Amino acid sequence: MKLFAAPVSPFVRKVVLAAHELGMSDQAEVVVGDYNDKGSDLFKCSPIGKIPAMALADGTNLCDSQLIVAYLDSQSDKAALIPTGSARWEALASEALADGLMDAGVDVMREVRRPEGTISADVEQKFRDRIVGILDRFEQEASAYGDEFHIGRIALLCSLDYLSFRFAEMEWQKGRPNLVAWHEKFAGRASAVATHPESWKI
Ligand SMILES: N[C@@H](CCC(=O)N[C@@H](CS)C(=O)NCC(=O)O)C(=O)O
Repeated sequence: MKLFAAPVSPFVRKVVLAAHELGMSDQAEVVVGDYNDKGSDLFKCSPIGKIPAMALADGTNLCDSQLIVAYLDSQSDKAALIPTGSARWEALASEALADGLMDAGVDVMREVRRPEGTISADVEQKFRDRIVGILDRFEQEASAYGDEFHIGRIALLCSLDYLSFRFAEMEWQKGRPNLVAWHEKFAGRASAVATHPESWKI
């Protein structure tokens, strides 16, 4: 299988970190996905043109991080990252919320990178406010988090590290002791260290 990726993308990191947890990190060929070139191999795999995307050997194309993680999870004989039973919906809800954090961060980056004079302060602020709202929700919930490291927690870790990497000045840690404590507990995990935005290279 081939994974279309790019360094720093929090969605890509979620997939790669999940592959590490599942003992499958050496099973995918990781290549750079060029989302600015409609003629690139990425677009042959996924006309959405976003990374991550994964091309399977049987010709199936998977074009979203949630879908790719679900596929990897189904292929591994290790402990599942997507729980079954009642824990399932909390895990998936947490993943969706963390993906919202990633999306909002990517949206801010897209806005501030627009040509001078076309950047909208209102649009930028809207996405920055969204980041704050999602962080506050996680802060409320984090004190109840246990030791499990399912897909909801993996996505949360990737989204927080992405914020630290891109928006250090935002200081997501400020006023959020539960989230800081939770992050400290998992940031040193082998899969997290191996895929950290400052260390992972493709
Ligand atoms: N919902 C998608 C989001 C992926 C996404 O937004 N990827 C960004 C990079 S972090 C991207 O490919 N952007 C290129 C573009 O929008 O042209 C997923 O979970 O995989």
